[in-house]
Amino acid sequence: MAQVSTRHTACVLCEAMCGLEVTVTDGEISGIRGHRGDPLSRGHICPKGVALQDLHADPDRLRRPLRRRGTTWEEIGWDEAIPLVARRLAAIQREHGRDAVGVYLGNPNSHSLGALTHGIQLVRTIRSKNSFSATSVDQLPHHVVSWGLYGHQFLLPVPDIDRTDLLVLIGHNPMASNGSIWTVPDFPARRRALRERGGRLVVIDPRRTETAKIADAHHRVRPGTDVWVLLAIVREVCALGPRPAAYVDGVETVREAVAPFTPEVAQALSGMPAATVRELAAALLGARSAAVHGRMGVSTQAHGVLCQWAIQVINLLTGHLDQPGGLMFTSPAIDLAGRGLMGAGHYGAWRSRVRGLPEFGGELPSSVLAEEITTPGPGQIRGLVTIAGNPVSSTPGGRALDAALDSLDFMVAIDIYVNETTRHADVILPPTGPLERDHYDLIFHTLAVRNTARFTPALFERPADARHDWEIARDLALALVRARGERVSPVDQARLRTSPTLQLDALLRTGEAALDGRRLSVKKLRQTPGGVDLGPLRSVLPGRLRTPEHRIDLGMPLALDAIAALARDVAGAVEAAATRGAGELLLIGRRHQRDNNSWLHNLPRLTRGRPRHWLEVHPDDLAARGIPDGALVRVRSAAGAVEVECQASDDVMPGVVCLPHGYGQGTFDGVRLREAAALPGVSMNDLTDPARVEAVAGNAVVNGVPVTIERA
Ligand SMILES: Nc1nc2c(c(=O)[nH]1)N[C@H]1C(S)=C(S)[C@@H](COP(=O)(O)OP(=O)(O)OC[C@H]3O[C@@H](n4cnc5c(=O)[nH]c(N)nc54)[C@H](O)[C@@H]3O)O[C@H]1N2
Ligand SMILES: Nc1nc2c(c(=O)[nH]1)N[C@H]1C(S)=C(S)[C@@H](COP(=O)(O)OP(=O)(O)OC[C@H]3O[C@@H](n4cnc5c(=O)[nH]c(N)nc54)[C@H](O)[C@@H]3O)O[C@H]1N2
Ligand code: SF4
Ligand SMILES: [Mo]
Repeated sequence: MAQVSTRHTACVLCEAMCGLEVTVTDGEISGIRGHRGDPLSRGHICPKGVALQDLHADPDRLRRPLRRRGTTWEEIGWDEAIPLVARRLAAIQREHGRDAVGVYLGNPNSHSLGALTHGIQLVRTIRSKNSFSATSVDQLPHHVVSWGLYGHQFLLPVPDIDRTDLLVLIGHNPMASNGSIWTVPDFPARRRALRERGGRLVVIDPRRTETAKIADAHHRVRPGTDVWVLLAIVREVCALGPRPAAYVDGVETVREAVAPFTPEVAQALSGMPAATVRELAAALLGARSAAVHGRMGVSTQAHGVLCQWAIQVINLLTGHLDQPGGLMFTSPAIDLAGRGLMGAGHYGAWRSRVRGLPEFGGELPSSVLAEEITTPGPGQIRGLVTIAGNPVSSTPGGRALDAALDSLDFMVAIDIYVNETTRHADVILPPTGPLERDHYDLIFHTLAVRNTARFTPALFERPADARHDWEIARDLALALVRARGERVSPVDQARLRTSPTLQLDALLRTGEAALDGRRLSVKKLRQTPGGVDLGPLRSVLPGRLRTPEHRIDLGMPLALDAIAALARDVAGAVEAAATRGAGELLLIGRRHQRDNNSWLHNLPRLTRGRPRHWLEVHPDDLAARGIPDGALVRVRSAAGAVEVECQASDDVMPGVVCLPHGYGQGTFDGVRLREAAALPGVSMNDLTDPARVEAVAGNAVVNGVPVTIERA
């Protein structure tokens, strides 16, 4: 008789954090489906959740430490690996200073409890000003604006989709991405419910995305020009009669600052009709409830911070922020901002050595990583620690970084795969996989459309010689301090030696959330595998603000300076737009439901079916160049060139071409990285340019990259 059991876990592959129901037959996964009893995800699952089965069994997933020998690897024991890494890092720091060891944190850190409780502690122990993460290729502008307006970088309001009447999504494609800086599992069903109650969805995007296709209205803008549209909406709202809450200051300052940004200017720069800009402003003011949200498309472009600032200001001035159906803050069981578990943020406390770009919240923009490795002088990065990241594939100018990594004295990667980046490591330390560890989502519960709390214990016992990420971080941090000849403080000792689950329990027991009149605990959450429902989002302002007087000042200096810089030459910008060459092409990115940044492209369940790596080009742009549909084209930018098949599509607006990022794996420079076959394609970040960064915070510009194409 086969032993069959049903167990519950959570998917950690994207921000939707779906609850899963896993059938295990004789110790092996025999089925994965969405967990209907999960009060947040309500049974939703996507193909990636199902493919966790492949990830769990993937023979390419690393399970023991590796040491590199030329282009091959040998397995070594943990007791050899950890002291070796600590010794090498300590030697570099002793000889060249703390900052000579750089750190890069990748996206999956935000999806692991242990990475947050212990990985961050390891980074603090390394104590280098050369800290980088995927944040600066992603949501950095959101943090800068939340810090500037609300006093904390993690006070990030999300659309209350379940109650709104009007939802405006800008540069955001949740039908493919399942939502971002907005945990909204089962977006399709929530969108249907919105329609059924008579609400509207409006999308602003240069591409007719999967989300635009199901919207009530889709407005196209030229990539990188949203700022003109958004400032014009702010201007119109100011003219029509803003309705800010009593705790909002600086309305007059904003009104004056945005005066030059008329809807006509917006039309000239973006292509979005002036009448549409006016209608949208009026609709937002007139709606009973409305939420405006912008994501990758408006964050990773030339004016990311200003775009995100304008989006918050629109929500504030139309009176919808913190109101049911508007843009709302969550009341999570563990309040990262309120309890000081994450820093509030700081800007420009130091600058990058070579280019002088500002740090934010302790991190420098990833676009400077390669130059900080290759430029000689005091403070040059000579050793690197990467944790769950693949910056060669994921950050601008990947090829240059790839070459730079070769010149390091020492590199260690905490990662579960040999990838384009970790292949340069001297040592790779692989933690357990997502189904082998306890989990509670510290980050994404704070961004979810409903307040819930869910703890999922490890689904499988880990193999005897496997280590959790937190154990690797603990051991490495302790060994590093010792190798530097220092002593570990009692507080750090205690923190490092307490497991994530115990730390979680303490946080829940001292938190504000309660069930049946009693505080939450891990024990209590264990009894409810889908998680406990703490109800719909609640109005929390001004109490939750972390600003000095619990007030919001719209006139955030960084934003006002950036507006003033734009305002200086509005006429010049309009003229440049009118005279721009007809042949100019701007490259943007796209996500596919079955992709996950640069990894999982070797899993059988995600690689079946038609390829999806091509360059999307408008038929008129192909015809103008005499390029047939499907031909191999050479795409060139200031940073590099790739050759990839094109596909004619009028989903992209004329003048815009579109590539997915995170492709080009499998074989890299003739070296086969993984046993399993990977999807074809090229890396979009061979084209993006580390020299072009966002104006205020140095965020990467991966959308709106000027390119040319020709037949290869
Ligand atoms: N052109 C372009 N570039 C982009 C984007 C874009 O839209 N366009 N998007 C950007 C965005 S939003 C992001 S978040 C970044 C992502 O950038 P990165 O985080 O640098 O890259 P990922 O592809 O997410 O790689 C994650 C790595 O973590 C490893 N990993 C997975 N799970 C674990 C784990 O539990 N523990 C450990 N230690 N390792 C693990 C995987 O093997 C993988 O190698 O890419 C950015 N780059
Ligand atoms: N299937 C899948 N899901 C994922 C991921 C994945 O790789 N695959 N990655 C996860 C991660 S780490 C993140 S951060 C999220 C990201 O989630 P999203 O932000 O939804 O991701 P994108 O698909 O990059 O959406 C960006 C949109 O901006 C548009 N755009 C590009 N340039 C501009 C512009 O100048 N203006 C405007 N208005 N729009 C523009 C693009 O056409 C695209 O539709 O997705 C997460 N979920
Ligand atoms: S949408 Fe898919 S990848 Fe994202 S959490 Fe849910 S199942 Fe996982
Ligand atoms: Mo991301």
